[in-house]
Amino acid sequence: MTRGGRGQGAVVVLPRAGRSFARGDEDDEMTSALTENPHVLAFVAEMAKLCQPDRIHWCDGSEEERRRLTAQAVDAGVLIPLNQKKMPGCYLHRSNPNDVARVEHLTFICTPTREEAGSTNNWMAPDQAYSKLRGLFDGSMKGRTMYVVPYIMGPAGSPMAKIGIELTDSIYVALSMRVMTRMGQVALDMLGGGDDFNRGLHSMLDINPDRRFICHFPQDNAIWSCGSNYGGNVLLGKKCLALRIGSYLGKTEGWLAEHMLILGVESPEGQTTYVAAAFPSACGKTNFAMMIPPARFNGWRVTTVGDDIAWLRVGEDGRLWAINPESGYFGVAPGTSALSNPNALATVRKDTIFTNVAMTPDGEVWWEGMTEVPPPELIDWQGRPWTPQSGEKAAHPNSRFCAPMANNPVLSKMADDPAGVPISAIIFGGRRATTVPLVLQSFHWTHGVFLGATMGSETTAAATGKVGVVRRDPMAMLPFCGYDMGEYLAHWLRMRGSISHPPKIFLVNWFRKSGDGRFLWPGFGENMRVLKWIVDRAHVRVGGRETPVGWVPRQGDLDLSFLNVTSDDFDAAAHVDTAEWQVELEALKEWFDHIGPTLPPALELQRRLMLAIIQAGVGG
Ligand code: GTP
Ligand code: SPV
Ligand code: MN
Repeated sequence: MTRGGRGQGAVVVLPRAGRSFARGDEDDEMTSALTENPHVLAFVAEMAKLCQPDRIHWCDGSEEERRRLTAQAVDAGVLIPLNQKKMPGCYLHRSNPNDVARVEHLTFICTPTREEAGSTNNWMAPDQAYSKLRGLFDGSMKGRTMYVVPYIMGPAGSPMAKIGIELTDSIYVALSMRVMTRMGQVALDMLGGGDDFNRGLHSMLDINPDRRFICHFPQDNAIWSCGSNYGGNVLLGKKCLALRIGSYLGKTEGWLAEHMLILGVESPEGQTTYVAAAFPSACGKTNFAMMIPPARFNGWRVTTVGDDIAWLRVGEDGRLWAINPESGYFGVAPGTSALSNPNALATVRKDTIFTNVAMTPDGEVWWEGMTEVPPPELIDWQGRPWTPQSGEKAAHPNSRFCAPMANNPVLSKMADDPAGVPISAIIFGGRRATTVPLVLQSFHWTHGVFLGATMGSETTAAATGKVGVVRRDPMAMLPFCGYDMGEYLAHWLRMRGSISHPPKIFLVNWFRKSGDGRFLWPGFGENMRVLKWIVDRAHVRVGGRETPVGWVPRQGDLDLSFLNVTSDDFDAAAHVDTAEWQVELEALKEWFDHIGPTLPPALELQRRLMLAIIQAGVGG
């Protein structure tokens, strides 16, 4: 038996000395110098027996291990070194062109009954899913290494944190999980001898959409994913555990797992207000979380706690407290520029794994929107020579960077705090060309939940399928809720009962368009103007005007000085058009019917109340 010691990097574990690692060998023993936890060892042994890897590598999370695995990934062509002088520790990965985004139609919630998964999820019976996938995993790692990836979602030692172990045959996944989570020995140490960990199994198979399934077993705290090697499909701590399984755990344990960024807003007086915001995939969370306020906001600062996921629970003080379960950013590359998000550009200058971006002849990266004028020649995301005349995009629209949060120049000093941060405001926001104004504050918690539940957004490249179609995306959780949507909304309403100091709830829209298709609002850093109103409203120190659909800023409540927007455009962006809202509220009937009988009656009553108020001609 080969055993490595602690601090010596990774440990390669072979079957018991003198034994062949053969199929059907009933008492093969998987051991590790990293843990003696019998539950972990049994899980690894059972899955190794199924998948039959040639080797098992237990990830310890050390720097030495990162160097070694990176060198192996480079040798295997999985990672391409970028310019190490200009971008130390940075690598490029090109995924299979059939595997460039999450696949919602191949993502399943496998609960005992279809009703538990609800009308908005794909459902498969657990027995059927296990047996179908067992067939696919059978021998799938022959000739490959199985990486045992222990990880923590959340700061080590946080009462909010959860532990997972992902078994994967992808070195890209192992290296990416090291960035995105607290990975390795630290997780096994926190687990100790316990059995409370998420059991994740992933195999790339032959990266074939016909053999691609992302299956969640909430009751078993298990995830089986195969046939993909892309982001949210395979980094099992992220969308699979932190959101789908997490939301289910949140319902049973009384907390919330949400697709939300978390940021801190520091005023010139030194007061920090924490805000959580849910926007659908590729709708601005990373940008908002790292925003640099415009010059006008001298002394104001935004710091990042998280850019994608928040776990929220009620503290002893009756406030809602949030942690970011991740430790890295898997962010959208296109559109990231020195103008739109300089902090993101600074974050990805070192120790970053890029996926499906373009490469310059000098070994640097490029994507659409990075510079106004594209470089004269590039290697595109599929490895082909590219020029501006090529007529195709150089980077894939869903190309991504995977960077440690520690690189972020505006990382909040609370990002690692086991207790998290107290949330004063929750923002919901979608990508809507019409109807939804720049900002709206809810009248009360139930109305806020209604605004979140009815959020619409145009689809983006973050998932396969048609882009630009408006679909309902409640709390930006449509693809990520691990149980019935009506029950989820009921859980949100119920949470209010245990929060004595609830955050105020807002709706925003950075994406409203003019008749001729221009964005009416400049967005990005200028969103600070809206954020300041939100923070001031949360502290009850600025005015607003009541409309039939919520509170909006009065003239003068938003600081618009030195803003390069015509007053006509601003009015069009901020305006509540009751005729448009009437159409919206009527159309929502269909959405509520689709959710089905578990929709909380309070939300349908809220819809009818708003409609009745508009029809009565109140306000406007
Ligand atoms: P996921 O990682 O998929 O969850 O996405 P995200 O919500 O973090 O979105 P991100 O911040 O990466 O932004 C996605 C796209 O929206 C990028 O192309 C941005 O340039 C664009 N975007 C972000 N903020 C704004 C904004 O305020 N206005 C406009 N017009 N576009 C924006
Ligand atoms: C999203 O799609 O919301 C993402 C990227 O954050 S992925 O990790 O692929 O889900
Ligand atoms: Mn996301």
